[in-house]
Amino acid sequence: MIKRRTIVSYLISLVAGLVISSAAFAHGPGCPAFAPGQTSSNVVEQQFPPNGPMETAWRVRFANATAKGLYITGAWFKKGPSEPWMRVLWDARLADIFVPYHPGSPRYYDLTNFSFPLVNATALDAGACGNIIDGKVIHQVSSRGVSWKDDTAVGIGHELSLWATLDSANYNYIMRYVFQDDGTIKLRIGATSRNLPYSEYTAHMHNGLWRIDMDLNGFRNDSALLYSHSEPGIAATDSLTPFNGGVEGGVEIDHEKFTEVHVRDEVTKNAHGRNISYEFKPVRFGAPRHSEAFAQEDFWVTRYRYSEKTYDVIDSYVNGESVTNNDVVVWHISPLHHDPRDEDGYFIGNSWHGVALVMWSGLDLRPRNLFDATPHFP
Ligand SMILES: [Cu+2]
Repeated sequence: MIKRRTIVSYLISLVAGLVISSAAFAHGPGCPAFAPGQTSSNVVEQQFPPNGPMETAWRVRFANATAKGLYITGAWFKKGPSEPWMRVLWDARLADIFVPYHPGSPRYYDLTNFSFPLVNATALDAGACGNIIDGKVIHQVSSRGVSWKDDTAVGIGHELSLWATLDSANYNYIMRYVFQDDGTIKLRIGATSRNLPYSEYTAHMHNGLWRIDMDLNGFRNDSALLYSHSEPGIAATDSLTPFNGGVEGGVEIDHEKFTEVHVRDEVTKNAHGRNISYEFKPVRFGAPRHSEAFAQEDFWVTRYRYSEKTYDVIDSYVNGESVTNNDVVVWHISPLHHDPRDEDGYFIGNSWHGVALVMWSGLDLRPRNLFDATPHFP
């Protein structure tokens, strides 16, 4: 779908959102309430708090497919009961999963080199409060615990999550998308299941290769910015500058600089006159500097092009186009370093017994100046 069909696709999503699917809504006592009547096979809508008058809400459109897994094809946020739905995501997904083994080979691209299906979801996956959509996707609404404290006053946050599991031969990848009541989006990949047969003790990496097409209040007028912290002496400063001088390119994360990419809408402002934006915050334990060109940077930003969807040729997309006041796409590599341990399993004779416990990486997309004040604060 190309972007000039935005209005058409939006109307389709509205219609789809009215298709009620109530068959799978067996819901245990004490569970947060699903927003009624707004769930179909490819759209979920959720108000927050789930029980009580609506303060914020998410509408999320998604899809699943062999060789692609679970992915988001649209997300809209409502930051107040009388506020309009505002588009946040056009599309967000794992463009690929890159798995190089320490000896140098194999080097798998688990989405583009294979045709791995999703695993059928089970009642245990869904739990007492979950819902299974399309046989593959788990839809849950749950407490996320304390969202703020002020002495004896406390706010309890909630989140909507969608997840599914890719059956990547011996391995399983959990693809999880979380939409919090405060506008935060969490993108996660979880790696688990059986280590590579005949190489059970060989260390390797699982890299989530994310492509995030954020269209903040629509696809026009978005700028990518580089956020950086500096502390040369006793005084520290923070800076926000045009990403790569305002044109396409890549950047390495420097943990001493708290490197982030921000996407800011240059037109839409909050009540204080500040432009709305989102911070792209990495969630990882190290830097994956594999030999491939795409792995030399942690974030890439390109101008949106319909044909540009393949992570491992991303350097070929970088050709000087503006990422200021434009339609931008943020790409991010989130690594998992897997050095096998006995907790992954062991041999009984010639057969492996056990699985690697799930490991997570990804990134958070957090609003900045989207609200006018603390969300969900009385
Ligand atoms: Cu592994």
